Amino acid sequence: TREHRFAAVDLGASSGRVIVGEVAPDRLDLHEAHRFPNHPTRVLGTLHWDILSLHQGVLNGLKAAAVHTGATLTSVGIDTWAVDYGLLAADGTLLANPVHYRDTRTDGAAERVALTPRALYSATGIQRLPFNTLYQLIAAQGTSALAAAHRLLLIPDLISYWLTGELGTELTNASTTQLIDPRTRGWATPVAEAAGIDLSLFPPLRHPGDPAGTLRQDVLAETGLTRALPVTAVGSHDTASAVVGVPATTPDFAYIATGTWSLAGLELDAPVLTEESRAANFTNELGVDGTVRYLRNIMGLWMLQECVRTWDTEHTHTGGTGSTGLTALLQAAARATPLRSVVDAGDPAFIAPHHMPDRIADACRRTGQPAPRTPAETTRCVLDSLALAHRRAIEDATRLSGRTVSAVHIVGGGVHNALLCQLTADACGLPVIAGPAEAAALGNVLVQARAAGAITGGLPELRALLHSTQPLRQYEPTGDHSAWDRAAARLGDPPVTGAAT
Ligand code: LFR
Repeated sequence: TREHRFAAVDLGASSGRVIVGEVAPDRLDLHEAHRFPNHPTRVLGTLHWDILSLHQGVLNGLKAAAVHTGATLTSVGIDTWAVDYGLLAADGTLLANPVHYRDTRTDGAAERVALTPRALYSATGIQRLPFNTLYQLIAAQGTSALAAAHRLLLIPDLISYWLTGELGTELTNASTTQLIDPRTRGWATPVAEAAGIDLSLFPPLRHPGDPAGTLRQDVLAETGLTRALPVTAVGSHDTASAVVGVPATTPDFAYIATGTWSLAGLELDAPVLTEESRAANFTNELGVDGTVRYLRNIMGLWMLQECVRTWDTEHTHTGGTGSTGLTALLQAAARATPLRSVVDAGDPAFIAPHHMPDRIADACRRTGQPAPRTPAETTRCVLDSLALAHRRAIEDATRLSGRTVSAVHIVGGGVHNALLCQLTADACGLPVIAGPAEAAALGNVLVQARAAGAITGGLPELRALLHSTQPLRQYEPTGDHSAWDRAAARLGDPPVTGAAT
């Protein structure tokens, strides 16, 4: 047949999934083989990923994919969130359970780097976020696990190792360590030296599309896959795969990859390493096919997820945790007063879990705005704040890169949130094209499909296939645009909290 089938393993902060993509030059169908929850676990005060349970979810998903396809898969690709890692002993044993990037062990670590923020930015182009791998490694200095470590594997590389026995460091995700030079796309050795980090912990770099081994015998036995199936390196940072999955038809587009985070920005062919860019806290993560993902991290739907979790434990929000409860909440938010109060959704103060409704209310009071009183008002505040942060990120990205934008693509889970999509169109004053929701899995599948020769072309051709096969919805800007300017002014535009001075 002309069709090839690929399994995309896509692990996110709240769930993991294994998705089968069926690809031909004019066809692209997705089938969700398996979805499983991701429950981070606090142990002795430290927040960890439950990595073995996630790995079991991957195995169960590959098994479901084998059943779905009659074991006719061509390859497997893996993408996950960024920055986190596992440490291996010389014999390959995992030395410690990976720590969650939302753990507070990195508090103050950025101040311990023997380089000025300016020097660090011009060498790496990475925005200052407390959880960058660089800061995690500084925080881990002196621990017995790091002292004993022979290898460090980023999460997708760790899963890939467990599936194949092969070691590698995929480049797009490696760029989020803050130890890669975006000009050379190789290691930033002077940064590692200044921070006392041993770069030989990282196995050799590999690039999206590179072969990454074949499934081990024990994995074949457990999953019912029958032949030595290749694993292909993809944009293993989920955001890199999601940007491949943007169905743009013109070069002048902005994207917002939504989910737990909103990652808003532009695709560039060279990094922007200026002082203005650093002050605006923009990052230059590396993308597929030599691109740069020039974007800002915005808190995203995490703020709402955490609010709902709090209300559920307090029984405040009687709608329940299910999708009907969420639908009712969003309908009530749509009726709430627009732009009554907004918060800075780029503020790292919202990274840690717990007490989200109170933290939002406090932030409103601090900026002289009414604190939201009900779940509907709080939800409206979060969505208005996200839309405003989307607009600021896109405005800043165009200004700092000298590019123009004619449309905004929203991909990822936020595509299902029609209110967020409409508010983003209104705030940006630009059409929003929403979809696909599974952009990361699609980008993962497309890079595998190209490596296997099932399709050809560069990112524009891959995106044209998405555009012609995936359901998309367009939102036109409505309302009084100046209301957004006034709301932005209440936050004291333009300082972005978290940007180092
Ligand atoms: C999104 C994401 C972001 C990254 C954050 C932490 O899932 O990968 O791009 O900044 O998670 O890893």
